[in-house]
Amino acid sequence: MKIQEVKVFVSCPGRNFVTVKVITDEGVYGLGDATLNGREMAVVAYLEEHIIPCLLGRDPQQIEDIWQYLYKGAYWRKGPVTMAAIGGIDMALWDIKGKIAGLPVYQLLGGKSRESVMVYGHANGETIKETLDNLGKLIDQGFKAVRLQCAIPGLEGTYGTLGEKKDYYELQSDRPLPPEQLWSTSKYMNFIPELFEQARQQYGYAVQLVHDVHSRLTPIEAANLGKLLEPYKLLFLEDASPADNQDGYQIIRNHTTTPLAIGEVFNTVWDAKDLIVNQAIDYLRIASTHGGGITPLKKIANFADMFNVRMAPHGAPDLSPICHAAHAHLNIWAPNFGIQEFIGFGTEKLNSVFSHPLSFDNGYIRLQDKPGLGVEYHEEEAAKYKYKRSYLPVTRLEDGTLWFW
Ligand code: CS2
Ligand code: MG
Repeated sequence: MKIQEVKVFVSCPGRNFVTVKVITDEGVYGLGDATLNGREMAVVAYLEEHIIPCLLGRDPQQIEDIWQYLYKGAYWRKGPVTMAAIGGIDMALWDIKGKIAGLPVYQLLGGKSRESVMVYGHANGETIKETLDNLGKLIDQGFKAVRLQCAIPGLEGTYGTLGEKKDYYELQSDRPLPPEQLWSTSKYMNFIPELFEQARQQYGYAVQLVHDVHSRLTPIEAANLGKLLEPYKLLFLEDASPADNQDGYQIIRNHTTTPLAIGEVFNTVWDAKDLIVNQAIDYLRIASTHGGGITPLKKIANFADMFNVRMAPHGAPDLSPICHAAHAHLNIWAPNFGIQEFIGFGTEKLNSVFSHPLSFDNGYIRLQDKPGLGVEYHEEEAAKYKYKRSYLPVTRLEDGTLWFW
């Protein structure tokens, strides 16, 4: 069996997705997600100019060797563009292997460790009341865990809240440049414990709660927030601080027992090695797409397991249903699976482009048994929705200083 052709599609059924299709000379094909939000076309160029020519004629069943060739064989290793490109190819190769074997990918990874995948939803709001009403709605839908984000009084456009908009994409659809949002650490720190205080008063402790700081704090500030939130027993505090310097997390860890999650911007195990070995985090959020595919995610999960770190893959809507399916297979298998972020199955438009094997059942994701990843990509539908340049927002402090988003 040989790789005959690799196609790259960019479609925007609501937001941009980069989809890879690896086609073999025997007709079997595989699909992968190579979407890098706001940098989509950089990945397309990397795939078309630097990866695809090297793949033609190779045996698609040699997943490990192809992965090593694309990662180790490239002098310029790592980085989000490279790893998203490799991730898209790697997923497609696992899809092909599953189809040849007639087995779902989780069976090739080692089989089921559980029947279904626990998820957390998002409750956002412009006020505490609105956020908690949304929490109530998710609990009614069966969610056992929910992330809470609330607008900070006096700060326009806090992370996780969107006013009338449905997603970040909409925030900037009529603007050619990144939207800007405001940040004040003191306003945030003085407000956020109240959100969790009221959440626990109203809904008790049965529901698991999560909060995403989106990397806005320094380690000592994050340590302080972790302490302030301890009474509310979060499942985890996400991206409490950037981890470009992994040592920073030791400071947070030394001061609080609030569990910590990080990793949605990580691309390789090296971004997390010290965090894992020093047991400075509890949940690792690296995505299959941005971390180079299923091959490295399996190794990272096994490595993290030795240090009591559980997997909680990034599940934002800017990852395509192919990545969500890859996560479902990994999550069903991984002995150290923790929880999956889940914001719903998207719009009719999105579902006209991708059909997937996932369903939501009372707080859990179920995965239908289909060979490979179980996703279909409808090329004619996809062609209706042209790529649209998009940016994530940037953040400034109130005096204008640029800050982490
Ligand atoms: C977020 C994301 O899902 C999350 O936890 O942090 O919304 C993130 O901002 C985007 O996926 C960036 O592309
Ligand atoms: Mg996040």
